[in-house]
Amino acid sequence: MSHTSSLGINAFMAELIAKNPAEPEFHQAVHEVVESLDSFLDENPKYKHARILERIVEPERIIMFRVPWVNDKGEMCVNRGYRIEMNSAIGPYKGGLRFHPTVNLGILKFLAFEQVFKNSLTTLPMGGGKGGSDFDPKGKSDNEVMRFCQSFMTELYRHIGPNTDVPAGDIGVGGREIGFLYGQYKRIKNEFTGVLTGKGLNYGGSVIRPEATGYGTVYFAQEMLSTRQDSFKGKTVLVSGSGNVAQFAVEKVTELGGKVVTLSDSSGYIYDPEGIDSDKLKFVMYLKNTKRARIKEYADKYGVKYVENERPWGEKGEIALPCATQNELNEVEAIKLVQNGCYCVSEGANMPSTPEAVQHFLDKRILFGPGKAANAGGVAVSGLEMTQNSMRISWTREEVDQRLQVIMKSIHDTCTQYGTKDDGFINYVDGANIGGFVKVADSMLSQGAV
Ligand code: NDP
Ligand code: 2IT
Repeated sequence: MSHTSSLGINAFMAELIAKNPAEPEFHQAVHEVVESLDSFLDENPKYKHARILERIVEPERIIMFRVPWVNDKGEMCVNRGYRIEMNSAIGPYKGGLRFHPTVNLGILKFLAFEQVFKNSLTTLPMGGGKGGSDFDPKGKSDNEVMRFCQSFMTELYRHIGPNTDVPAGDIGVGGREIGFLYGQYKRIKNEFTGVLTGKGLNYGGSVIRPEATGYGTVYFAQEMLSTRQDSFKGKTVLVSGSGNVAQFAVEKVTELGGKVVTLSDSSGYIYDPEGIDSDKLKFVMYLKNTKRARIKEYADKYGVKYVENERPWGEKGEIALPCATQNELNEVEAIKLVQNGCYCVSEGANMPSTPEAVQHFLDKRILFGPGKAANAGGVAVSGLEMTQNSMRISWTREEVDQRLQVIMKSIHDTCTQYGTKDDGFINYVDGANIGGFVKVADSMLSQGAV
């Protein structure tokens, strides 16, 4: 990076931070992208003249609202709801809803920003958005979750629509929540449309959507491995998280002949040296999706190690799939992972590696697939769900899985096209950021002052 351009980045970031204070995750996500784009923008001045960067970091619209609801004790509760409509240059706003007590404006802006590039990479016509609430579903009854979802949608419905903005799930929002949200939208609008994705199969959902993010993350890793004539077969794999993404990553790794030895939640991690086979995975799914309990119960049931308040990155494995949350893998852990022989990291979560961890992976020239490329399979199959809803037909598992694999391969190709360095090393971070940017930026150029 030249001296002048690093001054340019610093000035740009200083203004962004001043204008968007107290949003460290948003600053982090933008900084990574502007670093990747730096020399590309110098070589392509049309984007600079049109102030694309200045526009792309500014959400088209932010909606914030009160969500009042009544708990099982009859007490009045109130949470804050959000929808960030980030960019609609290439399609309707598209992206998940997160329900978690840590949710705030900055976190949702980082997620919406990343979503714009991710959705562009999928090849499908989807803009970027994200939303959610600081509501904590943990320990709430089904009825409380339903009343919350109904109240949330009672405000959100007026801002979304199948051709406007199509939300889906994320942390704390799965099939149960999408069902409640969809039911309320339908009641208010008297319309049966594909306004949400991740719906149940009986009412417009797509096969493979629950599996798509985890499967896609593994398919992306498989593509990266194949550049070195390598595969999952016989590999030891570390997975973090134990929710939707982690569960189906474990399923696909096992199917491809790898052995997953860790899972985690916000309380700690389990280490099972024998591997989490399909029977044990069934138990994890029951534990997390039905009983909604802690991963520690896995260790109790199978008599394996449980480490409280720690993350799994100190264990040994050739491949790591972070599938929990942002900034869950720091520099110290990245160093430890590589020292222990890890040479492939594919991010199922959004921005799970800190900037210092990413830099370490790049310095060590390992295979590193950033979230906006590696976890795009989820939103890609959401896009396929929208297509099926528009056509009023349902594709088979084989058809959707095949399309998902083609899309993940195409994302890998795009990263290779824009991220291959002079020495042949593929920097997937640069590749995903530049590759995701071009289609959105060119569309903004075509559309004028938007
Ligand atoms: P789930 O709610 O199903 O699972 C989340 C998992 O991550 C749980 O195990 C949870 O543990 C853990 N977790 C959440 N927050 C924290 C935290 N602060 N510290 C430690 N662990 C935490 O969510 P998903 O599996 O859907 O999402 C996981 C990641 O994947 C997120 O980053 C999400 O943005 C990303 N993603 C999801 C997609 C999807 O289609 N669902 C698509 C693309 C990306 P606990 O139970 O203790 O909270
Ligand atoms: O981060 C993500 O890509 C998601 N949570 C999925 C979004 C979607 O619209 O399916």
